[in-house]
Amino acid sequence: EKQASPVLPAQRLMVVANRLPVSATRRPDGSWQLDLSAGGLVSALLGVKQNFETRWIGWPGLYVPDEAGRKSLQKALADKGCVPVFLDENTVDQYYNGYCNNVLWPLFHYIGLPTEDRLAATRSLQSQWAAYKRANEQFADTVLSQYQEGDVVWCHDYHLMLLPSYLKNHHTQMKVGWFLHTPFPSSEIYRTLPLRSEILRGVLAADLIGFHTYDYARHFVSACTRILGLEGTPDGVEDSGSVTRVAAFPIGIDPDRFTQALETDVVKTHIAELKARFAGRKVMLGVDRLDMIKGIPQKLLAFEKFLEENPDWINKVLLVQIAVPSRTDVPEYQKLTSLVHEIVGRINGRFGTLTTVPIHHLDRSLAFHELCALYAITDVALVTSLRDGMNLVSYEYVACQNERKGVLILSEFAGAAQSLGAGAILVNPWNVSDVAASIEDALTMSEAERAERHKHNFQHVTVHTAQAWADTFVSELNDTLVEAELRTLK
Ligand code: ADQ
Repeated sequence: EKQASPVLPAQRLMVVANRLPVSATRRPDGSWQLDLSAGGLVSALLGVKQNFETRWIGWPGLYVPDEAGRKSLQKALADKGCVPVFLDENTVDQYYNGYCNNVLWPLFHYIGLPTEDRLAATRSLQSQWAAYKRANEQFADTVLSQYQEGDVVWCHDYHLMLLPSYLKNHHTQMKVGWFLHTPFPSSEIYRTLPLRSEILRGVLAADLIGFHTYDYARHFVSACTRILGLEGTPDGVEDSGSVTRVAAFPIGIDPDRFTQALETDVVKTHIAELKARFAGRKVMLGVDRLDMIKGIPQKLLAFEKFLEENPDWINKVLLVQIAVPSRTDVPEYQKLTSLVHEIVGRINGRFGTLTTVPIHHLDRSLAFHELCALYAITDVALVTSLRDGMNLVSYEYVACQNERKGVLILSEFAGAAQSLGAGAILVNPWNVSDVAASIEDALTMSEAERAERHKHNFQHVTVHTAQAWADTFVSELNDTLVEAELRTLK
């Protein structure tokens, strides 16, 4: 009789990030509505080639004050492979808004806060740091409550820099990886962080540490050598004879999701509407979270300069700027919203007519089909980040431009400049005249040159996908021998 081949149980992968990939809303009857966000990380992990069963651990993004509510949400999330970490309101304020978004985020993006804000952050440092530790401990407790021997744990981003050490304190044999989605700054910037050593030690406990670019990895190794006095090696950082591997793993997108969407009726209808609406004019596009790192005011000033210097283009070109509000509790973000509105108002007042304005500014998120249609019909994309870990908008634009072969103007301070640099026009976003000149070059570029540049970028985006990124990271982490395994080999 033929024997069925044994089916090996899937190895478990725990993905730990500040936010879960679902958003939860409570219905009036107390039950939960869960919407899975089709974010980059979700589709990236679908592409991991090995046989993994993925479990997500993170904050569900809302406070659930009652025990019964927490229990029912936990149960609903379990069906989606998600395990919630319930943080209280004070912890979220001090850890997420405070330490993560007002201290680490600006520092990692080389953004100097105004003196008074910096001093305020210094004064609240102790309570924010206590909350950061508390939150990281809560994440660790949740991971530990789920952990089974053989599981692989992948921690994400600047919110969870102490987590690798908390996990390893409990299980030295646990395979722990950590990936940073933002830049890691020059060690000369990083060393101004008051609790710099604790944070480095927290991350160094991991078995594999990943960054988007080789530069960020190098900055991290320099911080470890200069601040902690450790040895940098070609593979990473050496501490008391053992090496923690540090490497670059550039992220990508799921290009098929975009190219397939362009074939759907809903996107095609939208494309036709937008084309009719903007007929006779060139259209430039900006899509950003409303964040100081994205350089939105600088982009607007560059467009103003372009119109000033090229009056023939007035009424012949428009900029569609989509700016999704984010972190609206942080005062710096509220100030940025007002500033952007003020500049848009001024430029539209200056160059608009009774029937048209040069900037169409939207303060909201777009549905996926709307976003795809905009990516497809625009002639130029303007990505002017002052710093950006990678910038996926530039990748998404390229994925949607096979027909039009639009031009990508890209900041040299985005990680994407290292991958799409040969096809894009690279700019220094602080130099408004430089960006204005690039806008002119992009609008007047020959079709042959556009096609050539697009070909280069499209090739990159379709090969270096999110799936390949996740697969490479997880495989490498899985192949890393943890200290306990190394000891048995000796
Ligand atoms: P973000 O700073 O959020 O990510 P980015 O990489 O550009 O920046 O990703 C933004 C995502 O949000 C894109 O997928 C885009 O489509 C979507 N989006 C933006 N505006 C939108 C809108 N109005 N409506 C709908 N969707 C919108 C962080 C780092 C980046 C790094 C990523 C991934 O700051 O540098 O590339 O993580 O590691």
